Amino acid sequence: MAEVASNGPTPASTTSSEPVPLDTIPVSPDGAVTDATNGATNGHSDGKIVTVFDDPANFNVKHALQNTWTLWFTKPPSGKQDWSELLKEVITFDSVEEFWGIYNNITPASELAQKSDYHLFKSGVRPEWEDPQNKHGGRWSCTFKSGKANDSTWLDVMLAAIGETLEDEGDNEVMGVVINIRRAFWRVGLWTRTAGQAPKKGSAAAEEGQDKELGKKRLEKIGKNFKNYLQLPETEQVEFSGHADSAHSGSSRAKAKFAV
Ligand code: MGP
Repeated sequence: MAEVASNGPTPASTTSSEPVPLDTIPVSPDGAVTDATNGATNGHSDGKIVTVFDDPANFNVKHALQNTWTLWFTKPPSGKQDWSELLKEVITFDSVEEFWGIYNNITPASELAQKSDYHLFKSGVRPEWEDPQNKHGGRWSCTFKSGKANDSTWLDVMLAAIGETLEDEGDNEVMGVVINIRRAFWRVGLWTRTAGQAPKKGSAAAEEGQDKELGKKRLEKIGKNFKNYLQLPETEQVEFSGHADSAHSGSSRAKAKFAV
C-alpha cells in the first residue's frame, strides 16, 4: 500500500465510532484544491488521471460531481413544532471526496432517533412540496418494515443520486432522495420534478411534442432504476405519488398514482 506522508492537515478520522462535529470535517482543505477532472468531464486530461495520491500530504484532490448537493436533516419534534422549524440545512458539497468526508462523520441512518429524516437534494432545492422546483413533482417511495433495510440501502440510493445513475441524461427529473426513520419502518423516497402530467402549454417540453404518456414513461424508468438500487424483488413495488396531493392532504401518504 502507498505510504501517506504524515505532515499536513489530518483528515477527520473515519474509524472513530463517535460522530464528530461537521465543522471539523476537511471538506474544504486550506490551500489550492486540485480538480481531479482537470476541467475534463471524464476524469482524464492530457491522458493523465489525477488521484488522491498525487498530493497525499495535503489530501486536496477533488473528483467533481455533476451537481452540487445539500444534505438536510429533520430533527424529531419535541412537543408541537412546525415542519419548517424541524428541517435543518446541514452541509453542501460538490465532490466525491467531500461526500465521503461527510458520510463517514455523520450519524448513520440506523442510529438516528425515530421521526428523523435525512434529505439529500440538489443545491438550491428545499426538500419540501412547496419549493417552486418541487411543487409540480412527485415521489417514488418504498417502505421497509423494521430490519428490512440497513445503512447500505440508504448509501446506495445516495450514491445513485450523486452519481447521476437514476435517470437518463437530459431527463432533469431527480431533485433528491430522502430517508424517513419511523418506529415501525424506514421509508426511502426519490423526488422528481414532474408527476406525469401533460407539459404546460408553451413550455419547451410541449414544443418538443412531449405528451403525458412520455412523461409517465420517463418517470417509470426512473422508478425501475430506483427499485434496482433498493434491491427489491420483482414481486415488490415502489409507488409514485404527486406532491400536490400530499400538500392537499397534509400527509406524505397520498394515494399512489402509479407503481412499478
Ligand atoms: P412525513 O415525514 O413525510 O411522513 O410527513 P410520515 O412521518 O409518514 O407522516 P404522515 O403525516 O405523512 O403520515 C410528516 C409530516 O411532516 C406531514 O404530515 C406534514 O405535516 C409534514 N411535512 C412533510 N413534508 C415532506 C412536508 C413538506 O414538504 N411541506 C410541509 N409543509 N410539510 C411537510
